[in-house]
Amino acid sequence: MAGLVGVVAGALWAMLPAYVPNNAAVLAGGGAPIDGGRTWGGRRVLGDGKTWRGTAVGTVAGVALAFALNAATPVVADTLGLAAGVLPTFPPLAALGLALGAMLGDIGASFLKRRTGRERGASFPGLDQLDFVVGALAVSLALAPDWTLATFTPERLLVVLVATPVLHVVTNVIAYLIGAKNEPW
Ligand code: CTP
Ligand code: K
Ligand code: MG
Repeated sequence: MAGLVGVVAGALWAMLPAYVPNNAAVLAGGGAPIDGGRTWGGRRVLGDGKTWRGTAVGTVAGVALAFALNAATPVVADTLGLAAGVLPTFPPLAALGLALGAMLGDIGASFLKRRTGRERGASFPGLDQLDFVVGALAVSLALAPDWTLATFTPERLLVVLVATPVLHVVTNVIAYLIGAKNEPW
């Protein structure tokens, strides 16, 4: 089972640039909504919860984190006693794909929420916890296909799909408790 720690560490490390954008957007949110207030079928296309500023700040935060992780990799791997290569490094296009993709996945989820009659802030269990994972992996695959396929091995993918919903719930409950978020999801 010695490899398990490495698989989990590598999987979570690889997803960190996709985990941070949505939280950064919560802190940076406000300003003009992406849909410009437009409606479709009597409901907002996306709603006031998806703004240009939140999306831009979230994306930049995710990319910046990826570059910071690249710089920190040797020290962290050494400290945790992990072999070289256990923690992936992020080429620029992979960093952009994960960060922007996470934001786009979340935006896509809001689009689906509005189409299914859910108001801003309503929960959509399942979608809420995995929208940004699907978005991040899809855009990363589009922008950096070789890196994405080599990095997200079946083992790491399994860890991501199991651990992400748990991390997402914990993070959002904390954000709610400290008053950064209006709802605990
Ligand atoms: N946010 C933003 N831009 C984004 C994503 C989030 O500005 N692209 C900010 C908004 O202030 C938003 C907050 O982060 O209200 C919380 O994000 P989220 O829970 O995704 O949005 P909701 O307001 O719940 O709206 P929705 O129902 O559309 O998810
Ligand atoms: K959301
Ligand atoms: Mg919400």
